Amino acid sequence: MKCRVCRGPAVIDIRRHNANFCQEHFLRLCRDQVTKTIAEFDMIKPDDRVLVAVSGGKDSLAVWDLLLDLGYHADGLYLGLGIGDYSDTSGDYARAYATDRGVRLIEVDLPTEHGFDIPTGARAVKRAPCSACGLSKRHLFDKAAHDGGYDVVVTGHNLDDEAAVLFGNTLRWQTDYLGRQLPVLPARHGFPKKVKPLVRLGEREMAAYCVLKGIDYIVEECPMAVGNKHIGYKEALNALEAESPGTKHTFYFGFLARAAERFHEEVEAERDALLSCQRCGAPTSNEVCQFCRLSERAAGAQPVKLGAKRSASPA
Ligand code: Q46
Ligand code: ZN
Ligand code: ZN
Repeated sequence: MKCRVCRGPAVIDIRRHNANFCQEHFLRLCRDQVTKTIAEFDMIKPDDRVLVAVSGGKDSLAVWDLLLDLGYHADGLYLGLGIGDYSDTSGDYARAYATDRGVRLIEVDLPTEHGFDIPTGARAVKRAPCSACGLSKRHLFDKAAHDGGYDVVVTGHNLDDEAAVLFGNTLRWQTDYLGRQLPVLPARHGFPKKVKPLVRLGEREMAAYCVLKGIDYIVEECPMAVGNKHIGYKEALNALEAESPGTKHTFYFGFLARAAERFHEEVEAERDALLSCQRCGAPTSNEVCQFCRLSERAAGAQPVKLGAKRSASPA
């Protein structure tokens, strides 16, 4: 196996590019793909203050590392979600990376600062854990970006993630979600700009990137993800990709080029109807935002022990 660029010994093959790369040229490929994505979708300006949502997993640590290497002013944001040992360990990886590189990591702890954890909150509102978690993360990212005066929030969603979410939204024709499934969401109505610079890179490449750069990350999946439909969509797409390399890329980038715009109107109408939450001031379509309703319902609820049977069905 030889590197496509220098013909030296390769460390990774990327079937959708029909090519192999040595360490140096693979790392360069990752940087080039991120640079291209940032330019193509006008994601980040050179002087922007960037806040990277860091979970301690490979994707978020890799995107933070790539942005720092590319010279961006990027701080990290770690949210403690109170998901047992998983949260403790993932926080340790995020902190270790920040200390190692000498960069700033902002931490927000949901149980300490808002009085509930994800398993308890999800049960209190009878939602699937990932649904309660997703809305909490969005709320806390937005708030941290607003409070810290950041220009843009970065997440580590990669091509596998985006293709799987698109697959799920298409199977159910969730047109409102399809209208929002873009690599860039502009700032407006009190929401910060949000971008996904890893959409040209796959999960396997991000794991290889971390290994080759010596970045330690949490390998275990979140325990609440068990039975999650998202995992099933990823497996289905992996089977298609194995038969026809490039399928995920064509599916996702074909959607962006030829279909995404058709769903914009619905999202615009929804955004124009936004109010300010009466409790916290966040933009919301109801008088009280979903996060404040979740906090209120979770307050005083019996804490859920992980491993015990949950009443809400998985997402
Ligand atoms: S952290 Fe939260 Fe994920 Fe865990 S509860 Fe679901 S959404 S799986 S990325
Ligand atoms: Zn090479
Ligand atoms: Zn609120």
